Amino acid sequence: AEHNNYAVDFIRATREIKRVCPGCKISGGVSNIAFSFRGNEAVRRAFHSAFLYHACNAGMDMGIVNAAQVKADAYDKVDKELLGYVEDVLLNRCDNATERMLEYAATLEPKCKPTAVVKKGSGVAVGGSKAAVSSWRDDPVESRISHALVKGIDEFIVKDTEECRVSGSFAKPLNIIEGPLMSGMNTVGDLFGAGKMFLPQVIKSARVMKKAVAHLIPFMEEEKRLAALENPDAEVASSHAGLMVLATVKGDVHDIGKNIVAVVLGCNNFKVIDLGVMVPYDKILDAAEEHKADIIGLSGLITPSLDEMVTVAKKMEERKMNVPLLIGGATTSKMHTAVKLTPQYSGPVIYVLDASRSVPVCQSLMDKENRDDFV
Ligand code: B12
Repeated sequence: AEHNNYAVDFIRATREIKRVCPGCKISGGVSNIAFSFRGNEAVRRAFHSAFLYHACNAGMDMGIVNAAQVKADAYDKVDKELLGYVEDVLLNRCDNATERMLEYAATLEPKCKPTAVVKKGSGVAVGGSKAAVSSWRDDPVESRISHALVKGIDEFIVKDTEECRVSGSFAKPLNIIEGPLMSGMNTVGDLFGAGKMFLPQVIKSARVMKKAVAHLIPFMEEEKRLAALENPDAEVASSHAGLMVLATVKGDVHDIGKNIVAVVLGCNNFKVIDLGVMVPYDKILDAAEEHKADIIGLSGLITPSLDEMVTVAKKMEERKMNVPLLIGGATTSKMHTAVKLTPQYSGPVIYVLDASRSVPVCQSLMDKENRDDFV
């Protein structure tokens, strides 16, 4: 939501700069504004056209543009219905502008022009028509979950997640997260990577995923409570198994996986200090020292995070730390951990594939007798 006013701010700032310093020349990036609609020509080009129109009227002198398109897509030639949706987003004219834009965008032929909009034959919008809803609702539950994640539909996700939970097919709630939910998110990632989904749609998918995970958390906590009742070991119950400082590294906003790790470890008696996302290395290491962390956990999902993790490992070495470093998140790997991280840090560095595996790994690291064998 903090991005919603960026274009308006740019236009206002341009007008103000021109008023105060009329001799100034102003340039702006144009295509960035529509980057998340790459692949949907009409929408993308209409954004460029509308932005240029408003920004040039405010005084913008130069933009990096496709000159042929500027001429062909002149503002007054752009389809009026499309322009309405685009300007609602661009000028931040209403709260649900993004959702409405996404629904409308999904009805357009991806290759059509903004001046000659062509609707898809079926015209099924994101979220689906009534007929489409009833047909996907008849699919097996795992396909329904994947469909809901891909289309960003949150209406049935709690119901479907609950159906999985009570079905008897999943031994634990975590298996639902690491099974159908993660598999659906991987499909989202593949479609996004292939340019077939746009960033605002992935944000909707992430919301659906978070809703499903939120539904399962109380059941995971209940599991912990029942386990404690079955094994009323006073020492275990009153103290924690170990303390982890956990963070998504600087530059990276992905937090769904990290949050799951925090819940799963929390349910297994670990104390987790979750520093959130985009966390610089000094904040992570200061927190680890302050709380006398037993383990540091780093999450990262984009390629730049791999380098940021190298920095964290280097800084741990500089501080002469010996705390085990756990590495996780979709783009991390055993190979990257072994080749890039291990040489930087003389303490243990361990790659962990998923949240469930983080539990035995952390338990082994806390087990004084077997820790050295494990490392
Ligand atoms: C949802 C999502 C988003 C959401 C994130 C919302 C949120 N609050 O997290 C939004 C839309 C914001 C987003 C943004 C971007 N994303 Co994104 N995103 C995804 C997507 C589809 C799913 C990620 C996810 O939540 N998976 C589900 C969770 C449960 O899985 P997980 O994180 O891997 O976690 C599990 C394990 O890895 C492990 N784990 C995770 N962390 C840790 C930590 C420790 C210590 C341990 C032990 C274990 C562990 O446990 C978890 C549970 O088992 C992925 C695709 C994918 N296949 O992962 C792309 C993906 C990661 N994104 C990608 C990209 C490119 C971006 C953007 C750069 C796009 C853009 N142009 O702006 C931005 C990045 C912004 C930034 N600076 O970070 C690329 C990364 C490619 C790359 N190699 O760099 C991916 C792979 C998609 C793709 N195929 O292109 N994204």
